[in-house]
Amino acid sequence: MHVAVLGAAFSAGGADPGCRQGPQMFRRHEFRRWQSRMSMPVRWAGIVREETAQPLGPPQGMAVMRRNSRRLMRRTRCLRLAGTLPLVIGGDHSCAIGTWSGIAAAQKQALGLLWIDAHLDAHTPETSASHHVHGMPLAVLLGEGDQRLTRLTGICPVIQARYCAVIGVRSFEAAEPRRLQRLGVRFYTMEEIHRRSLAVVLAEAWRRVAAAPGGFGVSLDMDVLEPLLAPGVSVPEPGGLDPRRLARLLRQQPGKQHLRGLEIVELNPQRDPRGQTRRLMPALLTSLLSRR
Ligand SMILES: [Mn+2]
Repeated sequence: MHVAVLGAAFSAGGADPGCRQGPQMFRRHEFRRWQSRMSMPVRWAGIVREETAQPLGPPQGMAVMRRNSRRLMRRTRCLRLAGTLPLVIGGDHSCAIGTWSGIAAAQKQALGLLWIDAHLDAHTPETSASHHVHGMPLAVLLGEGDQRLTRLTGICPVIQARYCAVIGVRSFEAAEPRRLQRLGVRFYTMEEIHRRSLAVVLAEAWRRVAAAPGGFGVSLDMDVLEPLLAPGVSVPEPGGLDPRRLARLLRQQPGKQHLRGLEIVELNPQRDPRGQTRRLMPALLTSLLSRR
């Protein structure tokens, strides 16, 4: 497996422009050492930049998001068609729309997806008070919301709900769980994780997504981690996962030969002056890629 690492310097999907610096900071401070330690070939494939960092409300905002998403979609589609495993470094989580649309387009088939996040990211423009697209990507990938985003390619939905799970959730608004329940997406809150243990819940979620006939991906939002240990994110939520424990458990999960892409997002260097959040990323990525 040849890994192609692509930055998505996106911030217009959120309220904080800081996270558009995430890919460059990862490249400058973490990439080479991580690359040299990997047993598989890993190359830097460049950075996709957004058209404007200004968060714009609808309707212009959606037109800009569509252009940004298409730009990223074309890159992940090409990387996948070339036989590499795309690994996208965000950027705000709106980049997921382009990442997974491109991968699904390359294989002309929908995917399974494990969404590891403190938030459900399942708003549509009708239910979102802020209209921030980084609160909508999971809904878009499941085929709900603005058609300029759900119909980026011929594949809609990009993600099959029955092969989709969200894990680590602790902050959402009522419309989001309602939507995911209606669609049949399984989501695991921190309360359920405390009750049943992360090991049990992660294994269950992983089994679900890895069974997808079209293969699967993982989208890891750094804000799923405990903010005392990983403060460098745009929307921190107290009571998150321990990064080492998460990395250890990710390493153990089976079926990684069916991985079609990876994504790690929302590193905000402006909120990470000592680099402690950024330094957690290589171990998480290594674990996601390592075969048992
Ligand atoms: Mn997110």
